[in-house]
Amino acid sequence: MEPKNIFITGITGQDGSYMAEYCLNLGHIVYGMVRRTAQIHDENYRHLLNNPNLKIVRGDLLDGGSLDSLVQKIKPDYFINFAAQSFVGDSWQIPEETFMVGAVGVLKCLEAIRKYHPTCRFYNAGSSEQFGNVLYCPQDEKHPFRPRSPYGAAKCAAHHLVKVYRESYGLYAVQGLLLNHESEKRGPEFVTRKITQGFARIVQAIKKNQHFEPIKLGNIDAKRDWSHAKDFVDAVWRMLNQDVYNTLLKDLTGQALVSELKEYVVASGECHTVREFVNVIIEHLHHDCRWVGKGKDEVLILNPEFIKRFNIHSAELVSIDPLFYRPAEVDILLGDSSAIRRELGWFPKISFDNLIKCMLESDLNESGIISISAD
Ligand code: F7E
Repeated sequence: MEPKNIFITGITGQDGSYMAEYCLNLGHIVYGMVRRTAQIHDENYRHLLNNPNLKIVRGDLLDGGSLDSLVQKIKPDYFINFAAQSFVGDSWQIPEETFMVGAVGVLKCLEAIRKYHPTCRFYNAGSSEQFGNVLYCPQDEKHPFRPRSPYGAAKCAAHHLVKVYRESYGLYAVQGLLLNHESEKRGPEFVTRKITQGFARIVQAIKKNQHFEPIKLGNIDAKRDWSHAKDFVDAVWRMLNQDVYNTLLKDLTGQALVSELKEYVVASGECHTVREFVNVIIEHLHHDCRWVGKGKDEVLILNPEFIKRFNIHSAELVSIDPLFYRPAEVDILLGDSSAIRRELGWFPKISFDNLIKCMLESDLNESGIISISAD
């Protein structure tokens, strides 16, 4: 395949940086858009900066003029939008910003493409948060949108806009429905990284015979379908190349049939509670502990023998803080990704257990701990 110009927004984040790496590995030229901020946040893509095919450009999703000129200048073959205020929990505190970036920002991308480069293929990051208050499990592409947060509502609005632009202007524009996807690059505010970083801190304190504070969580009964983000960028690429993976989507001239494009659910098809996520970590660490209490009084505590044996100075590993409860919770998300597996040949390679292992090992290494057992 000839090198393509790929424009990625949100390259500072988890998905944007994995997507950039994926496209660079395919030999393409990546233009990663960054917003002006007081501090440079290049941790997630710093290792790619010596690749001459990576070009960092300045722009902002809420500045339509900046998108217009970037699209005019770069003439991207693909425009992949990962920029968003993606933390659901904060979307009640900053609903306007969440909606502006998540919905109006998408409109600005679509307008730039429509006006200046309509042959560009567009992907917008969609979310299982669009399903919200779910009617059935697992959720497939037909599940109605019933969002429960300003974040979910913004993603639904964006979804409709993408469809309207596809149908009105014949743009190759799609928005996938991605279930939770995590990694070593996940932000510390998301529950998975909060837990793996928290345990790395606790293990370090135990090793140094120091007192430690428990990890404070909200609703540990929430169920999520977690995968590794690396697997998901491959699904995004397949959605952007549906005519390559599914030849039935080509017209007689070999062009993609825009009217036949599909938007797929991407998921592992397995769901676990937050409590189960913690339990897997405990198994890896061989910590002897148990859950006691109920509701907001539930705690995960180390057993007295273990405390004595390792001369540990605190007992509580996890406690509940209602501060982390959400005004409206999505109790369960579980995706049915059989369509993308069948039609585009996608499947995930990293299991739930391996995802947790990768995240935990990376956080333990960052705290200078090599071994994952307590002794
Ligand atoms: O919460 C519960 C929380 O913030 C997961 C984003 O990528 O996936 C992500 O959204 C669950 C929720 O992710 C804490 O109430 C308990 O039920 O890690 P999270 P999320 O809200 O599912 C979707 C698909 C996206 O599109 C989003 O952009 O865990 N939970 N205790 C907690 N959550 C957090 N953050 N912190 C806690 O202490």
